[in-house]
Amino acid sequence: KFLKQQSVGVIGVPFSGGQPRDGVDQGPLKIIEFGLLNQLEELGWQVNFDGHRDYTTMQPAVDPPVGKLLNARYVSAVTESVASSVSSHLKQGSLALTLGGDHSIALGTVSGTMAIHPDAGLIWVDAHADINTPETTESGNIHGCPVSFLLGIAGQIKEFNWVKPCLSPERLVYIGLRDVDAGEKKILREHGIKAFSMHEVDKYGIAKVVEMAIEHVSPNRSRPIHLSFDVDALDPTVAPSTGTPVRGGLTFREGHYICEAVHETGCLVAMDLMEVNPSLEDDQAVFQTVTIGCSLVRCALGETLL
Ligand code: 4U7
Ligand code: MN
Ligand code: MN
Ligand code: MN
Repeated sequence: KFLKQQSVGVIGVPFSGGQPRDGVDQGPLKIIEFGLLNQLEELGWQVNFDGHRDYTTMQPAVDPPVGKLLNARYVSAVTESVASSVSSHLKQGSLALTLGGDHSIALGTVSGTMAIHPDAGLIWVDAHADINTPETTESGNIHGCPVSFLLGIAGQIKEFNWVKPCLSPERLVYIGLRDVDAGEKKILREHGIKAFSMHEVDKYGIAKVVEMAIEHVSPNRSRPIHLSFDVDALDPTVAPSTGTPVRGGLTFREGHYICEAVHETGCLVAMDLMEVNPSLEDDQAVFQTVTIGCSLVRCALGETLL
């Protein structure tokens, strides 16, 4: 509906500067090694892969904390570049698929989407709300903050000059939350942001939750959808290799159901798959996490069970 052709631009972002653990930068490499690009071609997509870009050259020699924010200049430079990659694929009428990397990258992907589709809705699937502001963050890790920047509630930070507030609270919905900081809960409440935590998933079931979430951000499927999927939304028993696992997450099928239902809307224009860290846990865990990452993307891009 919002794409010109069945083509997908794939952007690999081997970046870990939004959080302290090494290895999440190897996510894109592993996911592509696993054969995702061929799998998407088999689904009928024309795949344009930018190649694994090297963002390390953007790392400033010195990057002292900006208030509490760590690696602010580095995160800002990388995400600005990611935003323009996403925009250029969308401008050509392709879907933009970004492979992370840590979730600070979504500051770039969502900005890139909103530059081309200013009314797009954002579905954020995560154990965490990632809506800390530079004031509320306790860790200083920017992967816990991208949503506040996108909403324009982060205040002016000169290192992030390029970021335009591009998201409004009513075009945002969460699924899977279960580890939300006190300051974040306050923000969610004050801005009336729709959120389906694991409590609501238990209460209503995933089908109802996803239906309500989609209707919220794209009423009658009228708006393009950006799906930002943090693998830690899944239970650590199904996706163990991630930096901030939290017990009590989505099952294998619940994760896939979200992606299938979003595909069925015909509104998906951009997807992020974030926080796969192939250096955490054993080989079997890494295999499991990378495998599920690929199958989530395939489902969002139209793979069906029958
Ligand atoms: B992820 C946290 F304090 N809220 O801000 C923070 F619990 O992209 C975690 O969802 C953020 O994995 C997790 O550091 C970011 C913490
Ligand atoms: Mn996240
Ligand atoms: Mn998370
Ligand atoms: Mn994480």
